[in-house]
Amino acid sequence: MKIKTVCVIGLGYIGLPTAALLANRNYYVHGVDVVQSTVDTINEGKIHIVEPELDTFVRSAVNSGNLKADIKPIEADCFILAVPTPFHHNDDLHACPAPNIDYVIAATRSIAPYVRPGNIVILESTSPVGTTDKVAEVLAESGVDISLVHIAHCPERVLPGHIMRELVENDRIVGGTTAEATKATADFYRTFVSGEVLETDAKTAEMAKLTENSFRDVNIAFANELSILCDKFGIDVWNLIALANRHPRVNILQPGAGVGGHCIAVDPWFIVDAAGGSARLIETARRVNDYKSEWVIEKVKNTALTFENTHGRIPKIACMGLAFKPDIDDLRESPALFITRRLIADGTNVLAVEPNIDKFKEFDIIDFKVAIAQADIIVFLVGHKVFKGLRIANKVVLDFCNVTNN
Ligand code: SAJ
Repeated sequence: MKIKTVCVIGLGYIGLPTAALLANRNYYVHGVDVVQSTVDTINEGKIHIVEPELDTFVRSAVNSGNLKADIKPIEADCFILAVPTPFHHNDDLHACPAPNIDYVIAATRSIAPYVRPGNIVILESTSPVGTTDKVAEVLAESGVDISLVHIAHCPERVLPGHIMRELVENDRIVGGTTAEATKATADFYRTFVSGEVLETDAKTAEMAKLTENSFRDVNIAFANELSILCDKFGIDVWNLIALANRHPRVNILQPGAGVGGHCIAVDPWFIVDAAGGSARLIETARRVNDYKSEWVIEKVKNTALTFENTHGRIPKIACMGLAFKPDIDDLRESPALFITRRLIADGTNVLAVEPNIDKFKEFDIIDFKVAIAQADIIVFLVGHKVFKGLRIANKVVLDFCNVTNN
């Protein structure tokens, strides 16, 4: 069946770029979001998130008439679900956070009245193993004859900051609930992806995505553990890693203030939650990376105490960066934000800096040059480009992301 119309549910970091790309490839795209202001912004040809090139794609998609945003779905040949799959936050630090697929279920229910025989329904959200089957189950419960509909998982794999390029160039994994669904869905992706489209089943596709992000989490945990050890041993961890990486089969990642974002800091829990104690390495890595942020907080507080004892006054601390990684405005699961919030809550005198954000509801955002001038202790939490090569004299500097040496 030739696909002409696509309904994309969820116009966030994945849904909107996907919708805009498809609309620029001559599909008619009906984008759906539950937030009216998001719908209005997009219909004006504008965007509500920061992502290079996305504005150009959305503007041309809306101007061409191929992209329209709405708060309700319509009938279409293909439905793409691109809604968040967070976890339930848990106050018990020793417990494993449980996945929350409520948005996937709600999105599935919202399309059910519009799904017709021959349609393709694709789940792109990163999901616990078994979620695609759950989508099928919810459609069936809502009265859809799922024997006549193609249902598949095609996990998004794009890196924020490079989304428009990676949407086209990355290889994709497609796993259907039937072999026909896999084939129909893979053929659809082949119309706009220049990377290879690899076919498998739904569960393997779900697990592949969780595996990719867990692989990264485990490897970053190794680097973060090294950073704590090196601090104890009086060794420069960045230099150590650069030296070790000169071995032809060693490739250690970079330590930081912790691991953040809605993906790598979340997805490994989906495996741990389902593993019943068997995912020991993956769970430990998650905890090592979370612990790194606690360690940073302790380090900053101890430095502040030493300053106070030496100078007889409470120091001003500049927290440099709040985003979850360099050069973006995304604060989701951000270790830098977690650290800054905790330092403020614990009564330290913080000047919060985030050059990619103008305003924040919880506290003031200070210009980075002003903060550096006013602060006694400068804490680099995120390696933003604007922080590189800054010359800071006569201040205590704590650099957790190696931005001052670059
Ligand atoms: N980080 C480190 N050290 C490193 C690399 C990263 O501490 O050496 C930290 C970053 O500062 C950040 C976190 O890890 O806090 C995650 O950043 P990232 O750039 O590695 O990845 P994300 O979360 O932006 O995107 C990831 C990507 N997955 C992989 O690289 C396996 C992306 O391809 C996925 O599409 C995305 O997750 C997703 O949506 O799942």
